[in-house]
Amino acid sequence: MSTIERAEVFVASPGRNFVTLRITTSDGVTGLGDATLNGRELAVAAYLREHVVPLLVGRDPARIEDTWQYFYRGAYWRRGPVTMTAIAAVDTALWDIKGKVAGLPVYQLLGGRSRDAVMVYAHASGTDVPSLLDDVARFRDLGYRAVRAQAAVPDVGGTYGVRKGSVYEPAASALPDEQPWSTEAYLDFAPTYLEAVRDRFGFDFHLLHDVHHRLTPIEAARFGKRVEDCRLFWMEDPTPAEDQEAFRLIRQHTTTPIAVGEALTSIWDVQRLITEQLIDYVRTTVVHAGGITHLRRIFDLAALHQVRTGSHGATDLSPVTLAAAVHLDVAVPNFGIQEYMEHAPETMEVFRSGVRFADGALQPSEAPGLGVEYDEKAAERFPYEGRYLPVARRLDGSVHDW
Ligand code: CS2
Ligand code: MG
Repeated sequence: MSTIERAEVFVASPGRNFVTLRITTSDGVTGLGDATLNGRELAVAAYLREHVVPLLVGRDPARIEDTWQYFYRGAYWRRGPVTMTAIAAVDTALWDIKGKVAGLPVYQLLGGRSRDAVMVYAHASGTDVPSLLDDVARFRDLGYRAVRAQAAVPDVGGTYGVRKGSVYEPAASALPDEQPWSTEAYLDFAPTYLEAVRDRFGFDFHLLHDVHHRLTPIEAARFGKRVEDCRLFWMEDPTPAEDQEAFRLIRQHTTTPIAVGEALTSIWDVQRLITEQLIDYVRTTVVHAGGITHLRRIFDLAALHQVRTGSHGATDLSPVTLAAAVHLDVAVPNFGIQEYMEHAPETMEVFRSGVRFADGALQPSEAPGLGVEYDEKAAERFPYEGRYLPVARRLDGSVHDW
C-alpha cells in the first residue's frame, strides 16, 4: 500500500503571496493543494507545518474522505478560514494524487463532463465612468460573455475593486491601507455607472457587480431594487453574511439575483442561505471551503434548492485552486459561472497549469490529476513579503466592512 511519505509547505511570492502544499507518496506520486489565505498566509502555513503535516505522514493517500474527517473532527476546534484552508490544501492534493494514480483528470472522478465549457466573468474597473466603459469594451473584445463592473466613487478616494496596473491586487501594503468609505456616495453613484454600461453595451452579455459586504440589509434592498433594470447576473456580497437571516429582508424587496460565499468556509455557513433560497449563487471556493470534498457537498445542497455555483476566483487564489475549481465546474449539474482573473506572468512561471481560456470560457486540463505543476526552484526567486488587505473607515473615522 502506498503511504504519504512527505508533505512540504511552500510560501513564496511569484506575483503575489501564495502558500502551496505538496504531498508526495511512497510511490513518488505528488499532489498539490492551495493554502493561500490573503493577508493571513503564515497562519495557514504554520497550521499545516505544526499541526497537519506530522499527522499526514504515513497515512494512506487514497483515503481522501477519511483524511478529511480526521482533520475536521480531530481538530476539535471546527470551521474558520485557517482550519478550512489547511484542510482544503490536503484534500485538493489528495484528489490530485488520486487522479494521477487513476490516470484520469479530476473531473472524470467527479462524474465526467456535464458541460462543454466553463463560462467565466472578467473584472472591468475604472477610476471614472469613461475608463470603466473602456475596460468593459476591452473584455468584450477578448470574448468574455460576462463582465463584472466596479468604479471608484468620486470624492471618496479609495474604493473596492478598481485595478491599478495590469493585475488587480487588494493586499498591496505591508500594513493595512486605511481607505475611506461613504455608503451614501456609493448608493448615489454605483447605479449610474451600471446603467451607463447597459446604455453603452446593451443586454447581450452578463453584467455583475460586487457590493463587497458594504451595505446594511435595507440599503442592499434599496440598491437591488434601484438596479433591477440593469438586469444584473448578480449583486455580490450585498451585506456581511455572518447573519444569514439578514438576506431575507433583501429578498423581500428586490429580484436582483444575489451571490454570497467567498468569505464563508463551510456548509454550515451557507446552509440557511441555500435551503431557504436567500441567495441565487453560492461563491464558496476549493481553497477556503475545505477542498473538493467539502465544496461538492455544498454544491450538492445548492442543487437541491436551485442555487447555482459561482465560485470565487480572484488572483489571491492560486492556479491550483483555479484548476480544481474548473474540474468541479465542468462536472456539477448546477454550475452558474466561474470568476476568472488572469494571474501575473511571474505566478504562471511557478505554477504551470493546463487550464485554457477560449471564447469566454475555461477548459480543465486533460492531464491526470489537477493538471498543475509547481516549480519550487522558480519560486525561490520570489520570497514571501508580508501584505495586508485594506481596512475601510467611514467618513467619521469608524471602521467599516472592507
Ligand atoms: C473579491 C475579491 O473577487 C472578488 O469577488 O471579493 O477580490 C476579494 O476582495 C479578495 O479575494 C480578498 O482577498
Ligand atoms: Mg467578491
